[in-house]
Amino acid sequence: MAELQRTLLLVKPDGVQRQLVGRVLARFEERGLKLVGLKLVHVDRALAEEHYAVHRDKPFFRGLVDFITSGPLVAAALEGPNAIAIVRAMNGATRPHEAAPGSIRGDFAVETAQNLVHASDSPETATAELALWFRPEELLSYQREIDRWVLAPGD
Ligand code: FUP
Repeated sequence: MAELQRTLLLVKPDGVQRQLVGRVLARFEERGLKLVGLKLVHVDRALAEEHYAVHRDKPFFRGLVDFITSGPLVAAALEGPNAIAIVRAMNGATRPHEAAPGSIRGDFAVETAQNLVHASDSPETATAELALWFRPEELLSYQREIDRWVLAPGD
């Protein structure tokens, strides 16, 4: 029985503008991950700077915050066994020319600065990012009819 995890996925403003939200979310649904939170948000600089605080001293930080605040984005909370690693793998490498074909960045992106998606990279980051983007009551727990075909008994 694998560890059931929750993770944050963002379809960044380029994904919304390119009308890729449905296709991106469909990949995670098809994989078997469960949507437990979902919203369209136009974030302010304060939230963006907190989300990317780890990059505060990097030369690309200002451009990154400009980009992520440039238009609405979709924030999703995804749940499943090993969800953190699964979502990272499905997003693909940060630099799209290194992202494997079949990954979201490997199929839809060419620029690091416009690489469509973000996902939490560890259990600690997932907990912190989900708390940053969602209020507790916006994260739901529910059963799906398909769960017995997707999840191991007891998951
Ligand atoms: P990831 O976890 O794959 O989103 O990658 P990082 O946390 O390393 O980077 C976050 C974002 O910063 C990337 F999605 C794009 C931007 N970035 C740059 O613009 N240039 C860089 O050299 C590295 C990251």
